[in-house]
Amino acid sequence: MANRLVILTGSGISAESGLSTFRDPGGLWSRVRIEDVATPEAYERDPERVLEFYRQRLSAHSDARPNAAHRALARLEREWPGKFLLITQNIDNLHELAGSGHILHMHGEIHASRCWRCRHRWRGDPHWQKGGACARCRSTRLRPDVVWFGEMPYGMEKIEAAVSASDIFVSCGTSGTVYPAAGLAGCARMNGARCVELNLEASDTPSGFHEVRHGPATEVVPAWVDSALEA
Ligand code: BJW
Repeated sequence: MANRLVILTGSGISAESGLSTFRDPGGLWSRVRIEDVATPEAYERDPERVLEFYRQRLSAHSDARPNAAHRALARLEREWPGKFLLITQNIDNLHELAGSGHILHMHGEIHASRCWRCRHRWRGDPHWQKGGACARCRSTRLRPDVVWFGEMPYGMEKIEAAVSASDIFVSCGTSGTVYPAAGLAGCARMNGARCVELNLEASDTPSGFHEVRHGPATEVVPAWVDSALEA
């Protein structure tokens, strides 16, 4: 029985909750330059600029609520008869608020903090925003616990193992342009998984999908979840 399911989500799944995507017209990368806010070098050069970008994002996130797509994936996890892993590139907590539990934030979480000096990471109040000191080394140079360009995404060993063992791999709301996330569908396909894309439009994901459903996440994700649970 095909029962090991891996879902990969990107910013498109949170778009209808009011959060910006990155590369769509009007998206975050049309307003700020990646080199100014999303690299370790940017933080080294001008930490206040980077922190201000993430403070504004945090404020947008605090008003956001999970939508029908997040809720459908939480239901899928509850009712799926086999192994389930949700990998998200998103730094928001909307999957958790919808009830998802088996979730891996490969690009980190905006509510978590990381010490610039010793790399200690912790959840809870976003100390990077409020100021404070690292509990391990007492440094006050704190940053949001997010993965910038040139940094290693989190959980790669677990992700690669789950993706290569998956029977079904579903990519939702991602443009398929940022690696290593963009390579996961190819890895799943090469290892025999059935690959599905649920996205507003055709993505740039380099490997082909066996099934594609294009439309807003709040429509295509719940409809696909219904069909997967009925099969
Ligand atoms: C809807 C919708 C609706 C809209 N309903 N859908 C040259 C070649 C290959 C690789 C590289 C290269 N040069 C450098 C690299 C590596 C680099 C990279 O990939 N660069 C590319 C740009 C070329 N990657 C890295 O540096 C990564 N680290 C790394 O590679 O380490 C080495 C390593 C080695 C070996 C193994 C493993 C690792 C780190 C990447 C970190 C990315 N960080 C960001 C910021 C995170 C923090 C933050 O949020 O601020 O992550 S960038 C940004 O892009 C963010 C996202 O998670 C990520 C993906 O974006 P996403 O989610 O796909 O958004 P969009 O806007 O692109 O797409 C939205 C989609 O939704 C669209 O398709 C819409 O149509 C759709 N949509 N509304 C359904 N209502």
